[in-house]
Amino acid sequence: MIMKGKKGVILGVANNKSIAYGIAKACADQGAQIAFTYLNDSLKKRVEPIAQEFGSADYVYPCDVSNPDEIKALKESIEKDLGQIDFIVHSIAFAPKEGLSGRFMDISKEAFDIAMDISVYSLIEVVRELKPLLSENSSILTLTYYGGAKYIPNYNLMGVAKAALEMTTKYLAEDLGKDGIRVNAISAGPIKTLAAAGIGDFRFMLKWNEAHSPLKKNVTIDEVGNSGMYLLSDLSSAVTGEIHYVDCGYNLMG
Ligand code: 0WD
Repeated sequence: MIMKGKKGVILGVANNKSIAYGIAKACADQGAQIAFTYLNDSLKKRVEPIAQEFGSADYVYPCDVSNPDEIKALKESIEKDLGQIDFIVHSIAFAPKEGLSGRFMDISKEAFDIAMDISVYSLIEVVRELKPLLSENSSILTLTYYGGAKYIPNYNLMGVAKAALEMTTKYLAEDLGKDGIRVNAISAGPIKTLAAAGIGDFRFMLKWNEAHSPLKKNVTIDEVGNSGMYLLSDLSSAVTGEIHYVDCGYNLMG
């Protein structure tokens, strides 16, 4: 029961295929109390039963991170219902479809701004708003992908967003270290989720990674969940500002 006595909020569960679901499961299995957020009413119906599964039926809140008022309201609700928390998981990304295939130079400023706002700035804003609730020894985790470090076909705009997210993780780690708060990212290998469905030729990416990773397989959300739990727990108390690859070793081949 590594997470016993720890409370936290997980943003980015869309369904039970989401990476955030794998992280929630690993943390709940180890005794954590988790609050969940949902993007909109159609996802609310999916997230509520998931929260129930983890004993969190009373801790489910709306939060579209592109709306600052919803982030502020989330803080108020968590403060009222849970009080102090020990971890935050940011498992959110979005880019308009035009940014995930075709020619990179054709990306519009509008699409660029949306991707950076939802996939990058939201981490800073969520952390700033929830900071008063964070205990000393808290841990923050976000999700990135290798396409933020190296060229990956079709990842295009999201690659630029992930590069920015990785540096945001490091600058936040430095900024919050003095408060005893750690900030890390997991760079997960490709996994078939709702978000992944938007990326051009994703099935090829899965096959390619399976064939070329040292472990000759694709990673699962349970495996990312276990690594996430480690980064959120006191087991990783000296780890911050890290981009931790959970990708069956694929990144060493590139
Ligand atoms: O191969 C993959 N699936 C990988 C995903 C490999 C490496 C990293 N990642 C990252 C993603 O880029 C993302 O940051 O992991 C994170 C989670 O993605 P996921 O689990 O693959 O995808 P999904 O289950 O779709 O969850 C992402 C969710 C959204 O789902 P949809 O499909 O509805 O976009 O992010 C949420 C939403 O629930 N989301 C938002 N939440 C609040 N406010 C917003 C928003 N504005 N936009 C999207």
